This record gives sequence, C-alpha cells and structure tokens, in this order.
Amino acid sequence: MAKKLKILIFPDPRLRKVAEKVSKFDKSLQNLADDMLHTMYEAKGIGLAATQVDHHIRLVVMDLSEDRNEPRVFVNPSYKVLKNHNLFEFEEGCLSIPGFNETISRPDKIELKWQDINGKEHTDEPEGLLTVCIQHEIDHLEGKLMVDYVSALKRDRVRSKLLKDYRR
Ligand code: GNR
Ligand code: NI
Repeated sequence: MAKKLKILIFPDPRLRKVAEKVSKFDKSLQNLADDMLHTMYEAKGIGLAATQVDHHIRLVVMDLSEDRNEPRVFVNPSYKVLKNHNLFEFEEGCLSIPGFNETISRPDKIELKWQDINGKEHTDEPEGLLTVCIQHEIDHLEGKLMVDYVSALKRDRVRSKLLKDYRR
C-alpha cells in the first residue's frame, strides 16, 4: 500500500536543498513515486517534487487530468527555453506554501527531457499546463520556490503567517 508522506512547509530550510540526479532505477524509486502520487492525490495537488517530501532526488510526479486518473512520473527532468517563446502568466499555487496564490510569468515554449521510471529517455515540446507545472516542479528540485518571484515584503508576510500557522 502507498504511504502518505509529510509535505514540508515554507520556510522549512529543507525546501532549499538542491536535489541529486537519479541513477538507480530500482524498486525503492518505484515505491517513492507511488507514495508521492498517493500524497499528491490526497492533498489535491496537480504535481509534487520529491524535495517537498524531504527526498532530495530529481523525481517529480504529476496528474493534470480532469478525472485524476493519468499519473505521470518524470525522473531527471530538464528543459531548454525555445528561442521563439513568449511569457505566459498563470496563477500558481504550491502545496508547500498553503494559502498563497500568485500570478507568475514563465516561458511558454520549452524542450523537455526526462527519464521514465524504468530509465528510458524521452523528449517533448509540451503545451499548456504541463509547461507551467514542470517548470514549477524543476524549481523545487533546485531549491527554488514561488515566493522567490515576489517582493521581499510579500515573502516575509507569507513566512510569518506560515510560521504561526504551522508552528512545530
Ligand atoms: O497543486 C498545484 N497546483 C499548481 C497550480 C499552478 C501551477 C503549479 C501548480 S503545482 C501545485 C502542487 C505543487 O506544489 N507542486 O510543487
Ligand atoms: Ni510546489
């Protein structure tokens, strides 16, 4: 059975770690991906990076489908911004920053590379929400968060609020 993992909340310093490349495509990777998908569905998110559940490896799960029945796994994802891109504004949320929504501008045309759970390599030029979401998730793997795109004043307000609400 899949386990529900604890999602780290900003400003937990573990969210700032840079994730390591995955090189072993074994049962424990599969188990972590399953646990992350379960955790993402329980939290009603559309994506989750391993960093958010305190595993500092380059693993992302996602489900962008209406019916929540199209789980996807991205191992070692990376992207290049295409030359003919435009900036696309989208209101984002983050399971590690509950209650905070902000419109973020990101490039709308990327070449995405990743490996699947078996280590097989894939390349795609995604469209729409996947483009936004994978950039958000790869930011997590680099220790970067949505709050880094807003003013220091706003970031400090969010930090104080979450420290109060999620005091350990
Ligand atoms: O559930 C999520 N929704 C979302 C909406 C807009 C842009 C990105 C996202 S990802 C987020 C889940 C999350 O925090 N992933 O890291
Ligand atoms: Ni997030």
